[in-house]
Amino acid sequence: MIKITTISLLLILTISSCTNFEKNEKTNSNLKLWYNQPAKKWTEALPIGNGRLGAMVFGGIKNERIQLNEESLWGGVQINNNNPGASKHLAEIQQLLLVGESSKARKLADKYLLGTPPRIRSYQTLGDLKLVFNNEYDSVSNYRRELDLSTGVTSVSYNCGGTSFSREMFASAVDNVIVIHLSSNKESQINVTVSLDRELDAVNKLISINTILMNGQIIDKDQPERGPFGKHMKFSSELKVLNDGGKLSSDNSNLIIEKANEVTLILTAATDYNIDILNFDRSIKPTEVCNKIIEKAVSNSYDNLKERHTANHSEIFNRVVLNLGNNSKIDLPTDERLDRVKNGDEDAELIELYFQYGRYLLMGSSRYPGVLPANLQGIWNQLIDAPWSSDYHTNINLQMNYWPAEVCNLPETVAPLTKYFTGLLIPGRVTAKEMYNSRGWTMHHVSDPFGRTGLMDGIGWGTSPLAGSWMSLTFWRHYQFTQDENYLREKAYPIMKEASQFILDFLIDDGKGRLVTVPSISPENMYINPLLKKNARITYAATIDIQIINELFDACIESATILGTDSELVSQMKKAMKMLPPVLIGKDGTIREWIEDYVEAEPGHRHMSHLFGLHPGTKITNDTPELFEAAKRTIEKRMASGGGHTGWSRAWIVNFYARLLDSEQAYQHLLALLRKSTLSNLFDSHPPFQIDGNFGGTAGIAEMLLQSHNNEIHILPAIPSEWQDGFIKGLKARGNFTVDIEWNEGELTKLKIKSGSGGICNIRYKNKTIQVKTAAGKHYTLNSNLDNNET
Ligand code: FUC
Repeated sequence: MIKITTISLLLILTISSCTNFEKNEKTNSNLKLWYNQPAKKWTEALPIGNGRLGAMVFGGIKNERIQLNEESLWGGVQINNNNPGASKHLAEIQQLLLVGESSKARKLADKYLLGTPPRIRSYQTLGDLKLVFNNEYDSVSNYRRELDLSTGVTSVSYNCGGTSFSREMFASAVDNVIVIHLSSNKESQINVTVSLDRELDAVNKLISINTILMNGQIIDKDQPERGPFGKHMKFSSELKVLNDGGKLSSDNSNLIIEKANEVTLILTAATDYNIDILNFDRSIKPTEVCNKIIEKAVSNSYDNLKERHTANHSEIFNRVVLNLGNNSKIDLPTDERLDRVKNGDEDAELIELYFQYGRYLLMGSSRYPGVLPANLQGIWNQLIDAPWSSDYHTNINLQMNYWPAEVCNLPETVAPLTKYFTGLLIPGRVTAKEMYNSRGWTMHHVSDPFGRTGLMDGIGWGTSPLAGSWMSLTFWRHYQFTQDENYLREKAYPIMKEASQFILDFLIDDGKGRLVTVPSISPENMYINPLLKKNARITYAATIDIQIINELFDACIESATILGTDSELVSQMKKAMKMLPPVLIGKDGTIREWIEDYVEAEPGHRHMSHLFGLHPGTKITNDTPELFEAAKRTIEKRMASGGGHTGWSRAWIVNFYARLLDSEQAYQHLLALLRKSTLSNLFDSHPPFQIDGNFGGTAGIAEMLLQSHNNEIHILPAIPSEWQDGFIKGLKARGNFTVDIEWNEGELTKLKIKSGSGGICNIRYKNKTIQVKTAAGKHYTLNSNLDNNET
């Protein structure tokens, strides 16, 4: 039983005066990934990013490869890929599914629902910046490469022939460029040849004595299943080389620097993509865009560029500080520490680093000056045709990318996602109308920057017309955390409202008085159809759909109330909710994945969509004890059958166990994420590399320390015994509260809450809950008994 007490604001505190909060919060050394050797493979290289430009730095001694990305460099073009036969055949497909004829329905759906064309094109690499150092390399010593998460600077240093060389690189959001600085401790030692290289569709030329310009246009191949071929996205990259001392010359389009004291390279890139029309726009001249950015950047000294970058990066990054104890392993290189963990060791500080790395990666792949959200690889991709096209997958992956955004105090990373989805309403409305004869907007499980919203990748994978509704909840969450009513009115609610209108029109009566979604899948799992004794994916009213609708309608109703609008829509939603099928528990005590108690064809499947209500949804909690228990059994069954084998799937399990308040299981799965699904540069491995697991893992760690989905701020809800002493500063909770927590011997010792917007704050620690009436801008300090003091 939880005891609720409303307490006065000025209780006397008995807290020790010198706590961990005030102590030195560790040096930056635990915010560094570092290695004793250059990267041999791309997944050993270190990422930098400013939300728009990304790079993977290998740190080679003689040959440095810096693989480059620009967020909008995608193959493809805007097209309507809605199957023209959809609305005519929808009713027939629906009726077949309602009577269990999934094979017949599937045949029709393949013909009349699947998008035309059914696949998208890929996010592409921009190419490589290559540095070839023309020194003698007989005796290299003291090599080190590192990435400092708190400054966003990656560096390489080594001694060679009696000289110390160093290289620093960063992607500046303030100046919109990638900067590389080469220096040594002696004069006239830098000898380097610089080139830009792209395997396809680009040419390089020197446009001045020290400037290389790459110009290109993607020529999409003749692959009819992916869309029209031909000359599509235009792009440019400009690189200016500034040498201090020595000689600068050229050879074709390469720049040769000899005997310089220092060299600064400044690079940018641009395409003619226009987010406002979700297409390329020939009025944008990428070369001119690059030119303007470079001319502005070069008016700064290197030190100035670095200072501006570091100040901007650190202001955002340093909002959250995590300390899970000290284990003195920070003197070992990151790959060795990871190997030790893979061999059974535990390393709390590596978990800290992994947590902060997720925050770093989200900043690097989703913020201004970028306009597009973090894709399956964030912003980092070395291929012309990436795994799963490095696309926007919306049946778990894109959602997971943004799980850490709010709680980990990075609300600005949601801006590109909001912008993109605001644009997606336009093609999404066409898909709602043309495929489902519905109002509002919809999409399916995949999209690209051109806003494809038809059904893709096959009926079995792609039949997720509620994917957009799930995505809409990300914007509601942004409001819940920030309490930004203007954002709710202008951005979130329009997306949520039209997603709800789509659902209202899409729902049909199943003949038994229930409103159901048809067609539907439980991504991407198969059930055994009892009528046909065959595996099938499409059906009606998969559990996740019902859970999404309940979550979205509740959010919409609350929003409409806050905004004082749409009373008619609110009553329609209320009425519809009463007619939805309930979420049921199956014979084996698990949550039913489908509306019938079907047998799963693959009981260890990586998706666990029927647990949406537990996480990221908010409806399965301690307050629904039967479903809570069933949720536990659902994961146990998945695990017993080999579940969690992809990085993102494992990360989701960490979040599930945190929500189930099972600290030890959450911790074990976090270890498994590091042991089985983490590469030596700490990228998540699906396999291959896919970034969602990084973001899901970071969110999971936050979820173990703080939860705020159930109308209360739950402190240390799933803290494992392995994290005996520690603190976290700067996490956010719904209601716009900033929370600092400190604990010793596994017990809360001090809690500080800053109220950003005022309002009631229910605070729970273990079985005690108190209610504090807060005022905006005030701080509340509480001790282990939740006794409270306002300052
Ligand atoms: C979903 C997952 C796959 C992969 C792909 C990008 O389809 O089922 O495992 O993550 O997205």
